[in-house]
Amino acid sequence: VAYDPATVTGSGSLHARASRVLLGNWTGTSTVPSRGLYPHQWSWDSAFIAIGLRHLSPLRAQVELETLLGAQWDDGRVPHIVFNPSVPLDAYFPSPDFWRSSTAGAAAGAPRTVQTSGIVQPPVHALAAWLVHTSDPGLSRTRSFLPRLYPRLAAWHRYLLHRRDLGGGGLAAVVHPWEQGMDNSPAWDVPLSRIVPAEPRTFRRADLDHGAAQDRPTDLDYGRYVRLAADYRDRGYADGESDFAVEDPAFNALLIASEHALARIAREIGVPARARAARAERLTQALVDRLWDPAEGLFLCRDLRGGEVRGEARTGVGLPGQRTAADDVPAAPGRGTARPGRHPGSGAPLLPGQRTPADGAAADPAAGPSAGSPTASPPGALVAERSVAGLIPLVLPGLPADVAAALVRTAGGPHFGLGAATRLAPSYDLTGHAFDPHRYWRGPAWFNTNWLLERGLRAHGEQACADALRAALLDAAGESGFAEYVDPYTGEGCGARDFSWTAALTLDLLH
Ligand code: 9YW
Repeated sequence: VAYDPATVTGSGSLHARASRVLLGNWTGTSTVPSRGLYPHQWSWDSAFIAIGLRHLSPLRAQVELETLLGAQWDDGRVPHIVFNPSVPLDAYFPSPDFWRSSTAGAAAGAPRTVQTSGIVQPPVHALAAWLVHTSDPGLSRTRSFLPRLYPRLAAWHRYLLHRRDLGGGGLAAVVHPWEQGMDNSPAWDVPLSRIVPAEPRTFRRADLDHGAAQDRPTDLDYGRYVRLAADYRDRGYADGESDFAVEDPAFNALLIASEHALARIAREIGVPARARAARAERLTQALVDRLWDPAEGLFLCRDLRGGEVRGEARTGVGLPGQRTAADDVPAAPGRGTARPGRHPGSGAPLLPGQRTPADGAAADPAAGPSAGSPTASPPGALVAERSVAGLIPLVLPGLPADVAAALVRTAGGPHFGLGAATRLAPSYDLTGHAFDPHRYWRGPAWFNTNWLLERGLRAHGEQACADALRAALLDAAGESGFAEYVDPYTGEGCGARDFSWTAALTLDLLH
């Protein structure tokens, strides 16, 4: 579909305007997400930025990823922030003196010369590296871009697949909401409710200097983020003990997409690739077995520390909470249930229409055999919230066809409204109890998630939907001045403007 630049506001073509944003946010070795709000290098931002920047300067796109991976820890983790030493400490919180990576992270092999955070973000990097390579293979080969990056990317995936397999089913768990990238998603409300917040007077929220308080996470959320991060730091960033441990569908789908990209990279540089491709397929199966809710037609988060019945039984789909086999709830469209250490079906009888992920896999021949023992149920409980994270696995071409078809239906249905009620897919259920069209990851539409959905729709043959989403993304980016996020109904911009991944993914869609 041809895009008509005359339909966007501002001076110059959309391409020129997006390019100006990226040039303006370039620091010499990497790109800041936003000059005011986020003045350092962020991990998954850099991956999305590189995907757009490759159309302007393949060299800069390579350097962007090289800078990030240059700050990798010896244990393989790629930190979620690489701090710019020339930025004042009070410009962003939590600052380097909070994370203390080079001392607190010494046992985990944090770099000595560069300061970083100690948590991670979604692994979009191998996918980005592959796409950057394809934009100028000659330059890439001359600079040995892929041979230099491959060992680092492989170590990164190894870290996630081993140290972060906290649920024992092959998927990677996040130990902080910031790791998944959708900071205040309602999917975290229940897992976070167990965390005692840090005292408000022990930290200062620099984010409120730049963003409207009603658009940002609450102080209570922030207190919990700070507590979780401080506890992790005080354990020397050792994995396994966290009070917060969640298997998230978007994080794992991006890991799988990157594992496929790593197989392509391996083939390009002449190292064995077969095991990688096979692993990506096994992980896809684990994703379906552990996180797919067939009755919802959506992937859900698995709260590995959840599953106990807490407080009174919760009613109705879309209410906050977790549903367990012991919950006595009125019949409602089904919700996966789970209970630690036992097969869900062995608890109180399930209500009609309720299915567990294990039931879904067994009843659905397309889903294939479960990765684990047929009677073992995964630990924890699925979180009863519909987040856009649950649609992101659509990026995987290897998804079972019936799962992909259900995701397409859910994207266009009442909860996400794509192609109907909304201009762009919201970050959270339009009908959900916590929906707020302006509050960060509790409703607004984001450009990276919609860019992923656009690719996913194309990968599954939904060309018309993908074309419409592409046009809507370009319109919203241009009209909002490359906003950080927008109202999903009106496209009204919120948060920062001249936001790097919005500009970068605009460029990518224009090419
Ligand atoms: C924060 C930089 C980051 C993104 C995250 C987003 C936000 C940081 O900004 O987190 O201070 O809240 O949630 O996904 O990487 O753009």
